[in-house]
Amino acid sequence: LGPFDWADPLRLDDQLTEEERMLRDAAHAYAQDRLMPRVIKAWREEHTDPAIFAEMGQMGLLGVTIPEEYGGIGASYVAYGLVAREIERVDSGYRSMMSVQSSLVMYPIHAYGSEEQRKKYLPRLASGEWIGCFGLTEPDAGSDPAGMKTRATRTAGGYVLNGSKMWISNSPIADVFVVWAKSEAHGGKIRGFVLEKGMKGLSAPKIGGKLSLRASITGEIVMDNVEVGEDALLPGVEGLKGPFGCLNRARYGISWGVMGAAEFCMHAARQYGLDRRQFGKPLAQTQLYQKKLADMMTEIALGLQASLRVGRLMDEGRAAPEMISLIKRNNCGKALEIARMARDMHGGNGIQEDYHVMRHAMNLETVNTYEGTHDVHALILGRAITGLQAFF
Ligand code: TGC
Ligand code: FAD
Repeated sequence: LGPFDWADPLRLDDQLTEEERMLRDAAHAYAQDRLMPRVIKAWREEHTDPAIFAEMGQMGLLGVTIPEEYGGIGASYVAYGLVAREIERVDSGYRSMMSVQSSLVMYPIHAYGSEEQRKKYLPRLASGEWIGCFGLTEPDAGSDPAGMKTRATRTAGGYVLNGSKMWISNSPIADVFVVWAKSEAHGGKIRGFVLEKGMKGLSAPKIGGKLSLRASITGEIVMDNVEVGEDALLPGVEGLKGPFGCLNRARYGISWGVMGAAEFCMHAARQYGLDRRQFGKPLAQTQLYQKKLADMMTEIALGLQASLRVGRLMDEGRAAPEMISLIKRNNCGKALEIARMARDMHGGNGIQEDYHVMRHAMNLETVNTYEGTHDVHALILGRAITGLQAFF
Protein backbone atom coordinates (compact mmCIF):
# COMPACT_ATOMS: atom_id res chain seq x y z
CA LEU A 1 0.00 0.00 0.00
CA GLY A 2 1.18 3.54 -0.74
CA PRO A 3 1.43 6.69 1.36
CA PHE A 4 -1.50 9.01 2.12
CA ASP A 5 -1.59 12.75 1.47
CA TRP A 6 -4.52 14.56 3.11
CA ALA A 7 -4.19 17.37 0.54
CA ASP A 8 -4.53 14.94 -2.39
CA PRO A 9 -6.24 11.90 -0.85
CA LEU A 10 -7.07 10.03 -4.07
CA ARG A 11 -3.88 11.03 -5.91
CA LEU A 12 -5.52 13.28 -8.47
CA ASP A 13 -2.09 14.54 -9.42
CA ASP A 14 -1.06 11.10 -10.73
CA GLN A 15 -4.02 11.11 -13.12
CA LEU A 16 -3.00 14.29 -14.95
CA THR A 17 -0.77 14.65 -17.98
CA GLU A 18 2.46 16.62 -17.84
CA GLU A 19 0.85 19.47 -19.87
CA GLU A 20 -2.15 19.59 -17.55
CA ARG A 21 0.10 19.81 -14.49
CA MET A 22 2.15 22.58 -16.07
CA LEU A 23 -0.92 24.67 -16.89
CA ARG A 24 -2.32 24.07 -13.41
CA ASP A 25 0.93 25.20 -11.82
CA ALA A 26 1.07 28.33 -13.99
CA ALA A 27 -2.54 29.17 -13.07
CA HIS A 28 -1.79 28.53 -9.40
CA ALA A 29 1.23 30.83 -9.44
CA TYR A 30 -0.67 33.59 -11.26
CA ALA A 31 -3.70 33.33 -8.94
CA GLN A 32 -1.63 33.34 -5.75
CA ASP A 33 0.89 36.00 -6.84
CA ARG A 34 -1.40 38.42 -8.70
CA LEU A 35 -5.01 37.83 -7.63
CA MET A 36 -4.75 36.91 -3.96
CA PRO A 37 -3.02 40.19 -2.94
CA ARG A 38 -5.80 42.35 -4.42
CA VAL A 39 -8.93 40.32 -3.63
CA ILE A 40 -9.79 41.75 -0.21
CA LYS A 41 -9.80 45.34 -1.49
CA ALA A 42 -11.62 44.43 -4.70
CA TRP A 43 -14.33 42.56 -2.80
CA ARG A 44 -14.67 45.26 -0.13
CA GLU A 45 -14.95 48.03 -2.71
CA GLU A 46 -17.04 45.98 -5.18
CA HIS A 47 -14.42 46.75 -7.79
CA THR A 48 -13.42 44.73 -10.87
CA ASP A 49 -10.04 45.48 -12.38
CA PRO A 50 -10.41 45.08 -16.20
CA ALA A 51 -6.62 44.61 -16.41
CA ILE A 52 -7.14 41.11 -15.01
CA PHE A 53 -8.40 39.97 -18.42
CA ALA A 54 -5.18 41.06 -20.13
CA GLU A 55 -3.12 39.41 -17.39
CA MET A 56 -5.02 36.16 -17.77
CA GLY A 57 -4.70 36.42 -21.54
CA GLN A 58 -0.96 36.87 -21.25
CA MET A 59 -0.79 33.74 -19.10
CA GLY A 60 -2.77 31.79 -21.72
CA LEU A 61 -5.67 31.21 -19.30
CA LEU A 62 -8.51 32.48 -21.53
CA GLY A 63 -10.21 30.03 -23.90
CA VAL A 64 -7.68 27.31 -23.19
CA THR A 65 -9.65 24.71 -25.20
CA ILE A 66 -9.81 26.94 -28.30
CA PRO A 67 -7.32 25.94 -31.04
CA GLU A 68 -4.06 27.86 -31.34
CA GLU A 69 -4.95 29.33 -34.74
CA TYR A 70 -7.61 31.45 -32.97
CA GLY A 71 -5.44 32.42 -29.99
CA GLY A 72 -6.22 29.55 -27.59
CA ILE A 73 -3.82 26.80 -26.60
CA GLY A 74 -5.92 23.80 -27.71
CA ALA A 75 -5.74 22.28 -24.23
CA SER A 76 -8.03 19.59 -22.79
CA TYR A 77 -11.24 20.16 -20.86
CA VAL A 78 -9.43 18.69 -17.87
CA ALA A 79 -6.84 21.46 -18.21
CA TYR A 80 -9.65 24.03 -18.37
CA GLY A 81 -11.11 22.59 -15.16
CA LEU A 82 -7.75 22.77 -13.43
CA VAL A 83 -7.43 26.46 -14.34
CA ALA A 84 -10.93 27.14 -12.94
CA ARG A 85 -9.99 25.36 -9.71
CA GLU A 86 -6.86 27.48 -9.24
CA ILE A 87 -8.58 30.79 -9.98
CA GLU A 88 -11.56 30.01 -7.74
CA ARG A 89 -9.21 28.98 -4.94
CA VAL A 90 -8.78 32.77 -4.69
CA ASP A 91 -12.28 34.00 -5.55
CA SER A 92 -15.36 32.72 -7.39
CA GLY A 93 -15.75 36.12 -9.03
CA TYR A 94 -12.34 35.93 -10.71
CA ARG A 95 -13.25 32.45 -11.97
CA SER A 96 -16.53 33.86 -13.27
CA MET A 97 -14.66 36.48 -15.29
CA MET A 98 -12.50 33.74 -16.81
CA SER A 99 -15.25 31.22 -17.44
CA VAL A 100 -17.67 33.67 -19.04
CA GLN A 101 -14.94 34.78 -21.42
CA SER A 102 -13.88 31.19 -22.20
CA SER A 103 -17.06 29.10 -22.20
CA LEU A 104 -19.80 31.60 -22.81
CA VAL A 105 -18.20 34.00 -25.29
CA MET A 106 -15.24 32.32 -27.02
CA TYR A 107 -16.88 28.89 -27.17
CA PRO A 108 -20.06 30.00 -29.03
CA ILE A 109 -18.10 32.19 -31.42
CA HIS A 110 -15.83 29.24 -32.17
CA ALA A 111 -18.57 26.58 -32.30
CA TYR A 112 -21.38 28.53 -33.96
CA GLY A 113 -19.64 31.51 -35.58
CA SER A 114 -18.60 32.15 -39.17
CA GLU A 115 -14.92 32.07 -40.08
CA GLU A 116 -14.97 35.89 -40.23
CA GLN A 117 -16.44 36.10 -36.73
CA ARG A 118 -13.84 33.65 -35.39
CA LYS A 119 -10.97 35.60 -36.91
CA LYS A 120 -12.34 38.94 -35.80
CA TYR A 121 -13.15 38.15 -32.17
CA LEU A 122 -11.29 35.10 -30.86
CA PRO A 123 -7.66 36.30 -30.86
CA ARG A 124 -8.55 39.54 -29.09
CA LEU A 125 -10.74 37.72 -26.56
CA ALA A 126 -7.95 35.19 -25.96
CA SER A 127 -5.45 37.96 -25.26
CA GLY A 128 -7.89 39.73 -22.96
CA GLU A 129 -7.73 42.88 -25.09
CA TRP A 130 -11.48 42.51 -25.48
CA ILE A 131 -13.81 41.53 -22.64
CA GLY A 132 -16.89 39.44 -23.40
CA CYS A 133 -20.26 38.81 -21.77
CA PHE A 134 -23.16 36.41 -22.32
CA GLY A 135 -26.76 37.55 -22.15
CA LEU A 136 -29.34 34.82 -21.63
CA THR A 137 -31.13 35.64 -18.35
CA GLU A 138 -33.82 38.32 -18.34
CA PRO A 139 -35.76 40.00 -15.51
CA ASP A 140 -38.69 37.62 -16.11
CA ALA A 141 -36.79 34.62 -17.52
CA GLY A 142 -34.12 33.06 -15.28
CA SER A 143 -34.52 29.34 -14.75
CA ASP A 144 -36.86 29.33 -17.75
CA PRO A 145 -34.86 30.95 -20.54
CA ALA A 146 -37.43 29.78 -23.11
CA GLY A 147 -39.62 32.56 -21.67
CA MET A 148 -37.28 35.30 -22.91
CA LYS A 149 -38.83 38.46 -24.35
CA THR A 150 -35.84 39.82 -26.28
CA ARG A 151 -36.71 39.96 -29.98
CA ALA A 152 -34.76 40.28 -33.21
CA THR A 153 -36.73 41.60 -36.17
CA ARG A 154 -35.56 41.61 -39.78
CA THR A 155 -34.45 44.88 -41.43
CA ALA A 156 -33.25 45.48 -44.99
CA GLY A 157 -29.62 44.75 -44.09
CA GLY A 158 -29.88 42.64 -40.97
CA TYR A 159 -31.77 42.79 -37.66
CA VAL A 160 -32.97 45.14 -34.98
CA LEU A 161 -32.84 43.91 -31.38
CA ASN A 162 -35.06 44.96 -28.49
CA GLY A 163 -35.13 43.66 -24.94
CA SER A 164 -33.18 43.55 -21.73
CA LYS A 165 -30.94 41.02 -20.04
CA MET A 166 -30.40 40.84 -16.28
CA TRP A 167 -27.58 39.61 -14.03
CA ILE A 168 -24.94 39.57 -16.74
CA SER A 169 -21.35 38.97 -15.59
CA ASN A 170 -18.81 41.42 -17.11
CA SER A 171 -21.47 43.39 -19.06
CA PRO A 172 -20.65 46.94 -17.82
CA ILE A 173 -17.03 46.56 -18.96
CA ALA A 174 -17.67 44.34 -21.99
CA ASP A 175 -16.56 45.03 -25.54
CA VAL A 176 -18.31 41.99 -27.02
CA PHE A 177 -21.85 40.88 -26.14
CA VAL A 178 -23.12 37.41 -27.08
CA VAL A 179 -26.91 37.78 -26.68
CA TRP A 180 -29.76 35.36 -27.28
CA ALA A 181 -33.02 36.56 -28.78
CA LYS A 182 -36.15 35.14 -30.39
CA SER A 183 -35.80 35.90 -34.07
CA GLU A 184 -38.97 36.57 -36.01
CA ALA A 185 -37.07 35.94 -39.23
CA HIS A 186 -36.36 32.39 -38.03
CA GLY A 187 -39.88 31.40 -36.99
CA GLY A 188 -39.44 32.82 -33.47
CA LYS A 189 -36.55 30.44 -32.76
CA ILE A 190 -33.79 31.51 -30.34
CA ARG A 191 -30.71 32.78 -32.18
CA GLY A 192 -27.37 34.16 -31.00
CA PHE A 193 -26.07 37.61 -31.96
CA VAL A 194 -22.68 39.23 -31.36
CA LEU A 195 -23.02 42.89 -30.43
CA GLU A 196 -20.26 45.40 -29.80
CA LYS A 197 -19.80 48.15 -27.26
CA GLY A 198 -20.79 51.54 -28.65
CA MET A 199 -23.62 50.33 -30.85
CA LYS A 200 -26.49 52.79 -30.87
CA GLY A 201 -29.20 51.77 -28.39
CA LEU A 202 -26.94 49.33 -26.49
CA SER A 203 -26.16 49.99 -22.82
CA ALA A 204 -25.02 47.89 -19.86
CA PRO A 205 -25.66 49.52 -16.48
CA LYS A 206 -23.99 48.02 -13.43
CA ILE A 207 -26.02 46.20 -10.79
CA GLY A 208 -24.70 47.39 -7.42
CA GLY A 209 -25.31 46.26 -3.87
CA LYS A 210 -24.37 42.62 -4.32
CA LEU A 211 -23.41 40.81 -1.10
CA SER A 212 -21.79 38.02 -3.14
CA LEU A 213 -19.32 37.86 -6.03
CA ARG A 214 -18.34 41.46 -5.38
CA ALA A 215 -15.00 41.22 -7.21
CA SER A 216 -16.82 40.36 -10.46
CA ILE A 217 -18.86 43.11 -12.03
CA THR A 218 -22.46 42.29 -12.98
CA GLY A 219 -24.90 44.35 -15.01
CA GLU A 220 -27.86 44.51 -17.32
CA ILE A 221 -27.83 44.59 -21.09
CA VAL A 222 -30.40 46.99 -22.48
CA MET A 223 -31.15 46.82 -26.20
CA ASP A 224 -33.29 49.66 -27.49
CA ASN A 225 -33.61 49.28 -31.25
CA VAL A 226 -30.03 48.06 -31.69
CA GLU A 227 -29.43 47.69 -35.42
CA VAL A 228 -26.95 45.05 -36.58
CA GLY A 229 -25.96 43.59 -39.91
CA GLU A 230 -26.39 39.98 -41.03
CA ASP A 231 -22.78 39.46 -39.92
CA ALA A 232 -23.82 39.77 -36.25
CA LEU A 233 -25.87 36.57 -36.38
CA LEU A 234 -24.19 33.36 -35.18
CA PRO A 235 -25.03 31.21 -38.20
CA GLY A 236 -24.27 27.77 -36.79
CA VAL A 237 -27.03 27.16 -34.25
CA GLU A 238 -30.73 27.62 -33.68
CA GLY A 239 -32.88 27.02 -30.58
CA LEU A 240 -32.10 26.66 -26.87
CA LYS A 241 -29.39 24.12 -27.60
CA GLY A 242 -27.23 27.12 -28.64
CA PRO A 243 -26.98 28.71 -25.20
CA PHE A 244 -27.17 25.31 -23.47
CA GLY A 245 -24.14 24.12 -25.44
CA CYS A 246 -22.20 26.99 -23.85
CA LEU A 247 -23.67 26.36 -20.41
CA ASN A 248 -22.52 22.74 -20.54
CA ARG A 249 -18.90 23.94 -20.73
CA ALA A 250 -19.27 26.66 -18.12
CA ARG A 251 -21.13 24.41 -15.67
CA TYR A 252 -18.46 21.77 -16.06
CA GLY A 253 -15.73 24.36 -15.29
CA ILE A 254 -17.68 25.55 -12.25
CA SER A 255 -17.71 22.01 -10.86
CA TRP A 256 -13.90 22.18 -10.68
CA GLY A 257 -13.81 25.81 -9.62
CA VAL A 258 -15.95 25.40 -6.52
CA MET A 259 -13.72 22.55 -5.39
CA GLY A 260 -10.82 25.04 -5.44
CA ALA A 261 -12.79 27.38 -3.17
CA ALA A 262 -13.67 24.43 -0.92
CA GLU A 263 -10.03 23.34 -0.75
CA PHE A 264 -9.00 26.83 0.32
CA CYS A 265 -11.62 26.77 3.08
CA MET A 266 -10.65 23.32 4.28
CA HIS A 267 -6.94 24.09 4.34
CA ALA A 268 -7.60 27.34 6.21
CA ALA A 269 -9.79 25.58 8.79
CA ARG A 270 -7.17 22.88 9.30
CA GLN A 271 -4.41 25.42 9.89
CA TYR A 272 -6.62 27.49 12.16
CA GLY A 273 -7.46 24.41 14.22
CA LEU A 274 -3.78 23.52 14.56
CA ASP A 275 -2.84 27.04 15.65
CA ARG A 276 -5.74 27.92 17.91
CA ARG A 277 -5.84 26.44 21.41
CA GLN A 278 -8.90 26.26 23.65
CA PHE A 279 -9.41 24.16 26.77
CA GLY A 280 -5.66 23.55 26.88
CA LYS A 281 -5.25 21.88 23.47
CA PRO A 282 -5.46 22.70 19.76
CA LEU A 283 -8.99 22.87 18.36
CA ALA A 284 -7.79 20.36 15.75
CA GLN A 285 -7.36 17.83 18.54
CA THR A 286 -11.08 17.73 19.28
CA GLN A 287 -13.30 15.03 17.81
CA LEU A 288 -15.87 17.43 16.36
CA TYR A 289 -13.20 19.49 14.59
CA GLN A 290 -11.60 16.39 13.11
CA LYS A 291 -14.95 15.01 11.94
CA LYS A 292 -15.62 18.27 10.09
CA LEU A 293 -12.19 18.14 8.44
CA ALA A 294 -12.74 14.50 7.49
CA ASP A 295 -16.12 15.34 5.92
CA MET A 296 -14.58 18.25 4.00
CA MET A 297 -11.65 16.23 2.70
CA THR A 298 -13.95 13.38 1.65
CA GLU A 299 -16.38 15.58 -0.30
CA ILE A 300 -13.56 17.46 -2.02
CA ALA A 301 -11.77 14.27 -3.03
CA LEU A 302 -14.97 12.71 -4.42
CA GLY A 303 -16.00 15.94 -6.15
CA LEU A 304 -12.65 16.34 -7.87
CA GLN A 305 -12.66 12.72 -9.04
CA ALA A 306 -16.15 13.21 -10.48
CA SER A 307 -15.10 16.36 -12.34
CA LEU A 308 -12.01 14.63 -13.66
CA ARG A 309 -14.11 11.72 -14.93
CA VAL A 310 -16.57 14.03 -16.71
CA GLY A 311 -13.68 16.07 -18.09
CA ARG A 312 -12.05 13.00 -19.59
CA LEU A 313 -15.43 12.04 -21.12
CA MET A 314 -15.78 15.56 -22.53
CA ASP A 315 -12.35 15.25 -24.10
CA GLU A 316 -13.50 11.97 -25.67
CA GLY A 317 -16.81 13.54 -26.79
CA ARG A 318 -18.79 11.16 -24.58
CA ALA A 319 -20.09 13.40 -21.76
CA ALA A 320 -23.87 13.82 -21.37
CA PRO A 321 -25.41 17.09 -20.10
CA GLU A 322 -26.93 15.19 -17.16
CA MET A 323 -23.43 14.22 -16.00
CA ILE A 324 -22.60 17.92 -15.96
CA SER A 325 -25.78 18.70 -13.97
CA LEU A 326 -24.75 16.03 -11.48
CA ILE A 327 -21.30 17.48 -10.83
CA LYS A 328 -22.32 21.16 -11.03
CA ARG A 329 -25.11 20.62 -8.52
CA ASN A 330 -23.27 18.35 -6.11
CA ASN A 331 -19.95 20.17 -6.10
CA CYS A 332 -21.58 23.60 -5.64
CA GLY A 333 -23.77 22.34 -2.81
CA LYS A 334 -20.85 20.62 -1.08
CA ALA A 335 -18.52 23.60 -1.54
CA LEU A 336 -21.11 25.92 -0.01
CA GLU A 337 -21.51 23.57 3.00
CA ILE A 338 -17.74 23.35 3.39
CA ALA A 339 -17.30 27.14 3.25
CA ARG A 340 -20.05 27.66 5.84
CA MET A 341 -18.44 24.99 8.06
CA ALA A 342 -15.00 26.59 7.71
CA ARG A 343 -16.52 29.92 8.66
CA ASP A 344 -17.92 28.36 11.81
CA MET A 345 -14.64 26.62 12.66
CA HIS A 346 -12.86 29.98 12.62
CA GLY A 347 -15.13 31.25 15.39
CA GLY A 348 -15.40 35.05 15.51
CA ASN A 349 -12.39 35.40 13.25
CA GLY A 350 -14.42 33.59 10.60
CA ILE A 351 -16.44 36.70 9.84
CA GLN A 352 -13.31 38.80 9.26
CA GLU A 353 -12.14 39.53 5.71
CA ASP A 354 -8.50 38.61 6.41
CA TYR A 355 -9.50 34.98 6.91
CA HIS A 356 -11.31 34.82 3.52
CA VAL A 357 -13.69 31.98 4.45
CA MET A 358 -16.80 34.10 4.77
CA ARG A 359 -16.09 35.74 1.40
CA HIS A 360 -15.94 32.28 -0.16
CA ALA A 361 -19.21 31.28 1.54
CA MET A 362 -20.93 34.45 0.31
CA ASN A 363 -19.60 33.93 -3.23
CA LEU A 364 -20.70 30.31 -3.33
CA GLU A 365 -24.30 31.40 -2.69
CA THR A 366 -24.22 32.89 -6.20
CA VAL A 367 -22.40 29.94 -7.75
CA ASN A 368 -25.03 27.60 -6.31
CA THR A 369 -27.67 29.73 -8.11
CA TYR A 370 -26.23 30.75 -11.45
CA GLU A 371 -25.77 28.42 -14.42
CA GLY A 372 -28.88 26.54 -13.24
CA THR A 373 -29.86 26.56 -9.58
CA HIS A 374 -29.24 23.58 -7.29
CA ASP A 375 -32.93 22.67 -7.58
CA VAL A 376 -33.13 23.13 -11.36
CA HIS A 377 -30.28 20.63 -11.76
CA ALA A 378 -32.18 18.26 -9.43
CA LEU A 379 -35.12 18.53 -11.84
CA ILE A 380 -32.88 17.88 -14.85
CA LEU A 381 -31.62 14.73 -13.10
CA GLY A 382 -35.12 13.81 -11.93
CA ARG A 383 -36.33 14.00 -15.53
CA ALA A 384 -33.50 11.71 -16.61
CA ILE A 385 -34.29 9.22 -13.86
CA THR A 386 -38.07 9.10 -14.29
CA GLY A 387 -38.69 10.24 -17.86
CA LEU A 388 -41.14 12.78 -16.40
CA GLN A 389 -40.41 16.51 -16.53
CA ALA A 390 -41.44 18.40 -13.40
CA PHE A 391 -40.58 21.97 -14.47
CA PHE A 392 -44.17 22.91 -15.34
P1 TGC B 1 -35.69 21.51 -22.89
O1 TGC B 1 -37.01 21.17 -23.52
O2 TGC B 1 -35.12 20.64 -21.86
O3 TGC B 1 -34.61 21.73 -24.04
C1 TGC B 1 -34.81 22.66 -25.10
C2 TGC B 1 -33.80 22.37 -26.19
O4 TGC B 1 -32.48 22.53 -25.66
C3 TGC B 1 -31.77 21.27 -25.75
N1 TGC B 1 -31.00 21.12 -24.50
C4 TGC B 1 -29.68 21.03 -24.47
N2 TGC B 1 -28.76 21.02 -25.44
C5 TGC B 1 -27.48 20.94 -25.07
N3 TGC B 1 -27.10 20.85 -23.78
C6 TGC B 1 -27.98 20.86 -22.77
N4 TGC B 1 -27.58 20.83 -21.51
C7 TGC B 1 -29.36 20.95 -23.09
N5 TGC B 1 -30.50 21.01 -22.37
C8 TGC B 1 -31.49 21.10 -23.24
C9 TGC B 1 -32.84 20.23 -25.87
O5 TGC B 1 -32.34 19.07 -26.49
C10 TGC B 1 -33.85 20.93 -26.71
O6 TGC B 1 -33.39 20.95 -28.05
P2 TGC B 1 -34.41 20.87 -29.28
O7 TGC B 1 -33.51 20.85 -30.48
O8 TGC B 1 -35.19 19.60 -29.06
O9 TGC B 1 -35.27 22.09 -29.17
O10 TGC B 1 -35.84 22.99 -22.35
P3 TGC B 1 -36.66 23.55 -21.19
O11 TGC B 1 -37.13 24.91 -21.60
O12 TGC B 1 -37.68 22.57 -20.67
O13 TGC B 1 -35.46 23.70 -20.15
C11 TGC B 1 -35.61 23.50 -18.84
C12 TGC B 1 -34.29 23.68 -18.05
C13 TGC B 1 -34.67 23.99 -16.64
C14 TGC B 1 -33.50 22.41 -18.11
C15 TGC B 1 -33.40 24.77 -18.60
O14 TGC B 1 -34.11 25.80 -19.06
C16 TGC B 1 -32.29 25.22 -17.67
O15 TGC B 1 -31.22 24.62 -17.61
N6 TGC B 1 -32.49 26.34 -16.92
C17 TGC B 1 -31.42 26.97 -16.17
C18 TGC B 1 -31.02 28.25 -16.87
C19 TGC B 1 -29.57 28.55 -16.74
O16 TGC B 1 -28.75 27.71 -16.44
N7 TGC B 1 -29.21 29.80 -16.98
C20 TGC B 1 -27.86 30.17 -16.95
C21 TGC B 1 -27.66 31.57 -17.46
S1 TGC B 1 -25.98 31.97 -17.81
C22 TGC B 1 -25.27 32.14 -16.33
O17 TGC B 1 -25.81 31.92 -15.29
C23 TGC B 1 -23.87 32.57 -16.39
S2 TGC B 1 -23.15 32.78 -14.87
C24 TGC B 1 -21.64 33.05 -15.48
C25 TGC B 1 -20.54 33.07 -14.53
O18 TGC B 1 -20.32 34.19 -14.01
O19 TGC B 1 -19.83 32.04 -14.39
P1 FAD C 1 -35.64 31.98 -10.59
O1 FAD C 1 -35.64 31.21 -11.84
O2 FAD C 1 -36.73 32.98 -10.40
O3 FAD C 1 -35.61 30.97 -9.37
C1 FAD C 1 -35.93 31.35 -8.01
C2 FAD C 1 -36.06 30.07 -7.17
O4 FAD C 1 -37.12 29.25 -7.72
C3 FAD C 1 -34.82 29.18 -7.18
O5 FAD C 1 -34.67 28.60 -5.92
C4 FAD C 1 -35.14 28.12 -8.21
O6 FAD C 1 -34.44 26.90 -7.96
C5 FAD C 1 -36.64 27.95 -8.00
N1 FAD C 1 -37.32 27.42 -9.18
C6 FAD C 1 -37.35 27.94 -10.42
N2 FAD C 1 -38.08 27.17 -11.24
C7 FAD C 1 -38.51 26.12 -10.50
C8 FAD C 1 -39.28 24.97 -10.78
N3 FAD C 1 -39.79 24.72 -12.00
N4 FAD C 1 -39.53 24.09 -9.78
C9 FAD C 1 -39.03 24.31 -8.53
N5 FAD C 1 -38.27 25.38 -8.21
C10 FAD C 1 -38.03 26.27 -9.17
N6 FAD C 1 -27.15 34.96 -16.47
C11 FAD C 1 -26.67 35.14 -17.73
O7 FAD C 1 -27.38 34.93 -18.71
N7 FAD C 1 -25.38 35.55 -17.94
C12 FAD C 1 -24.54 35.82 -16.92
O8 FAD C 1 -23.37 36.17 -17.14
C13 FAD C 1 -25.02 35.67 -15.57
N8 FAD C 1 -24.22 36.00 -14.52
C14 FAD C 1 -24.76 36.02 -13.27
C15 FAD C 1 -24.03 36.57 -12.21
C16 FAD C 1 -24.59 36.66 -10.94
C17 FAD C 1 -23.82 37.32 -9.83
C18 FAD C 1 -25.90 36.15 -10.70
C19 FAD C 1 -26.52 36.22 -9.33
C20 FAD C 1 -26.62 35.59 -11.72
C21 FAD C 1 -26.09 35.54 -13.03
N9 FAD C 1 -26.85 35.09 -14.11
C22 FAD C 1 -26.36 35.22 -15.40
C23 FAD C 1 -28.25 34.70 -13.92
C24 FAD C 1 -28.46 33.32 -13.34
O9 FAD C 1 -28.21 32.32 -14.29
C25 FAD C 1 -29.89 33.23 -12.79
O10 FAD C 1 -29.95 34.04 -11.64
C26 FAD C 1 -30.30 31.81 -12.51
O11 FAD C 1 -30.42 31.05 -13.68
C27 FAD C 1 -31.64 31.74 -11.73
O12 FAD C 1 -32.61 32.54 -12.34
P2 FAD C 1 -33.45 33.59 -11.44
O13 FAD C 1 -32.47 34.43 -10.69
O14 FAD C 1 -34.41 34.28 -12.34
O15 FAD C 1 -34.23 32.72 -10.38
